[in-house]
Amino acid sequence: MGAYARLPRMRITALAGGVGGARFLRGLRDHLDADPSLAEAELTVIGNTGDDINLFGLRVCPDLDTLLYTLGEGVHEGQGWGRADEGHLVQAELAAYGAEPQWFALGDKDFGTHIVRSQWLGQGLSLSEVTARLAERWGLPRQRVTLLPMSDSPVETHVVVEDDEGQRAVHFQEWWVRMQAAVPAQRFVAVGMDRATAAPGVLDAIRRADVVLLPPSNPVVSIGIILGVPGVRDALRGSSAPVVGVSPLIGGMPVRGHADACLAAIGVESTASAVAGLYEDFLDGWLVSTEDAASVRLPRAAVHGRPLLMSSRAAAADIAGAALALALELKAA
Ligand code: FO1
Repeated sequence: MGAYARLPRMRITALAGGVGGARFLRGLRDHLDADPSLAEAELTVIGNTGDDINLFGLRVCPDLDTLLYTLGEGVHEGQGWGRADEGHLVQAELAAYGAEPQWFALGDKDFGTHIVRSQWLGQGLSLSEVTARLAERWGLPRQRVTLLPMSDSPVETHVVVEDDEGQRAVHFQEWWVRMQAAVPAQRFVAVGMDRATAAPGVLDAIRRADVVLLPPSNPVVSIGIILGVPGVRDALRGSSAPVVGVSPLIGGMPVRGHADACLAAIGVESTASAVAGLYEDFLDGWLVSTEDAASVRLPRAAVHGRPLLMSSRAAAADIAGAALALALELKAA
């Protein structure tokens, strides 16, 4: 064991988006559980809320829900989002009434989350307080995992597109799900970010961390949005903890989702080096896929190549373990 074996209650903080981030963090949890010297570690996850959307009078928080369901062992494994063993009776009734939109699949059990979140928000609870209650049901405190929304004030990523309907902004989810990112995004606008502040505990979680990890989440619309919350980037820059990220690209391509379309929209090439460039003012370590390692040279951050496909839960644990090991190696250096 390295020098860190005596870090009794190591504090790990991670910024995360949806499916890739959630799978990585479940892998991290599995890795910590498997190593007695790390079992006391505490994990704080700062979740992206830019994907949030109002549907049928309900507040839907896709990335927070994906993190809750995945860490809580209730996620639809094949999709990576939504609940396992789902029904769609409610959605069929909504369709029968001609309620819009029908392009965003909401399952019956998933509706339970949106209804109770909307009820609590309507009673005046903050998104942080609501998320803590939801996390309680999913057993996150028992795993020593704390899930914080990046902000308690609403931030929504909208996408400026131009097609036969002319130039307009659509909600991120419409671009991501209905359009499948097939219409080029001219730019992303984080609506509400100008009035947003970091949620309680978010900046502290970065400042007090022994290690900060960036899972292979979308660098533009997940990690990038969290970095836009006032104070977050400065806290990362000022952090004495090593910040280690995991490339979301393998051979220049995203494993799933549309990270390449997002990068193109901001004029960044789809390479592990270019993505690291988005984090270069605070990144200390960068885990890249074996095939990309030879072509990645970073001015400051240490680069480590290994297989990065989270093809199984065990593979995700190995990758998370490698990211943590790189961070602890940098910490000991
Ligand atoms: N993704 C899809 O591709 N199609 C869907 O119909 C869909 C529904 C959905 C419902 C709840 C939820 O929490 C996530 C959902 N997602 C769906 C995934 C979601 O669009 C993405 O996971 C994130 O917002 C992007 O990271």
